Amino acid sequence: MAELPKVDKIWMDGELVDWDKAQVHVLTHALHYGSGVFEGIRCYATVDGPAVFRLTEHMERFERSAKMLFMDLGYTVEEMVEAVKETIRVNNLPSCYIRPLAFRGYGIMGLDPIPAPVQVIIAAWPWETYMGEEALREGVDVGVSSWRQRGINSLPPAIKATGNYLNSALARIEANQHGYNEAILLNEQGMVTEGTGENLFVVRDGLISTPPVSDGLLEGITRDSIMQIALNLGYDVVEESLVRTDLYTADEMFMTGSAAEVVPVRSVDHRVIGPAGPVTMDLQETFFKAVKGELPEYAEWLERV
Ligand code: PPE
Repeated sequence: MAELPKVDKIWMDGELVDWDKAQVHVLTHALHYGSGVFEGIRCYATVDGPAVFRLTEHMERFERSAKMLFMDLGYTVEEMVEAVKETIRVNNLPSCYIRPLAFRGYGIMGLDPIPAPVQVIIAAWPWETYMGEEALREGVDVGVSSWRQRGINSLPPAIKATGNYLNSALARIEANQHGYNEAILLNEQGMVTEGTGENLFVVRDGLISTPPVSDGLLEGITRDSIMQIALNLGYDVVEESLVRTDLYTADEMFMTGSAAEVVPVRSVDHRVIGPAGPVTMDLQETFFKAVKGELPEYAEWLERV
């Protein structure tokens, strides 16, 4: 993964502070207990200047994640939308990845986080592709993890919480050590859920399927965008539970996420699926045109900076 590119300012608790000064105390609650929620958003260069993809929906999900953990963000969705735009403008970024984070700050220790203050930051930096240009064309090799997805009643996958990503990290480390680009997590019942930072789709006999949120996964905004694009292109799309062998027998498979975008899967556990199939490429091409403002029917997804 590429090194973090540094820009000028980070929005921190309502102020634009220098990148190097956006710091916290070592006794910050979230460092000890994973008590944070975050978002990952992309801003694309369009003919009308930078535009953030489905920004309001991302900030609404941010607010929902916070609510589930009793975190009062202290800013409305509208205020945070404006703060994201301000952060992009002040750093002069034509396109970027945006990382809003809310976390329990310094002041108390112990497992009840409620008395700890909540801090909110918004950072943005240039992040071209997550898995590389080649991955977008040729696809990635993935493996089903020996680690399981967290249950919906333990660390709910529907909450985009920082602590949840320890599970993703275990799976990603294992996948990389096994020579895969990404892991697929099954839940404790054996149903397919998602990747460590992406949702997942399979295509078989022309039908596009993706697991339902109730199987334990993040309700991805890219996932939703792809489902809408697929329907508009005339494909049949269903949310249905998938098992491991559904991956092996797929005609096509791809993963979606704000960072990853739309990435074809070339193989699963060494069973070859790819090269990227026609449905995947059709969806990917339409997605990239939509985010760059080339398709008027998706203009409402773009929020100008
Ligand atoms: N599942 C998980 C577990 C997940 O982290 C993401 C986003 C998704 C699905 C897709 O959601 P959406 O971005 O709304 O389509 N992962 C974020 C963080 C990735 C990272 O490596 O960091 C992201 O894509 O920004």
